[in-house]
Amino acid sequence: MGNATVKLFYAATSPYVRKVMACAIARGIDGRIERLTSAAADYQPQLLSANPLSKVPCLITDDGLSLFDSPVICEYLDSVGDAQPMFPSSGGARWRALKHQAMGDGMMDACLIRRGEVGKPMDAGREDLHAKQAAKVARSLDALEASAPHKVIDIGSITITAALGYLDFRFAVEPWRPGHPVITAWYAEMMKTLCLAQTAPPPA
Ligand SMILES: N[C@@H](CCC(=O)N[C@@H](CS)C(=O)NCC(=O)O)C(=O)O
Repeated sequence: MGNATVKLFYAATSPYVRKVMACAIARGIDGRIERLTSAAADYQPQLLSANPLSKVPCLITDDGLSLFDSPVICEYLDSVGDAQPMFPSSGGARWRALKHQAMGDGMMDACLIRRGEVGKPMDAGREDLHAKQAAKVARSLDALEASAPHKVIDIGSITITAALGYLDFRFAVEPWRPGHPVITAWYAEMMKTLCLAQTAPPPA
């Protein structure tokens, strides 16, 4: 990407977009990202031709290559500039970070599935779907409580913070903090870092 600008299909409320922006801020390259928002008339056709899955985030590099999804984009950003990478290069730190990225992404996926059901009639099948997705999040919270991620900013801690922030944003009626003092304190600490404070979701 050199010093050129890349384009990012962007949504302020997407926790996956938040991951990308937090990585960019942490690495000091956020100023080189031009955000494309759905306010632009040609946003949707452009997004469809860049990402057949029609999801954000999607990044267009200065070579015109379209990249998705958030793990791929975040890894791409690590290849730009000289700052400390968000993906540790090897050893236990790498596997912990990748695992926490997968866990956080999975928590957000479960939340998004439930969000997609909002407003639909709550029959037995849908109740089961909500319960199964909610249980994935509940078990993940318990696993994090038993073994919290470290407080270093990397792709793992960024993704878990994005997932917890999304719970506050979209599922405030199902508070996650009770029974999870360790992860509550960890989250508060992480939210003091610039890249996560600056990308906090809008008020619920
Ligand atoms: N695994 C993808 C998930 C992206 C995703 O689901 N984005 C949502 C917004 S939060 C989206 O664009 N949904 C539109 C759709 O599924 O059609 C990633 O990590 O980037």
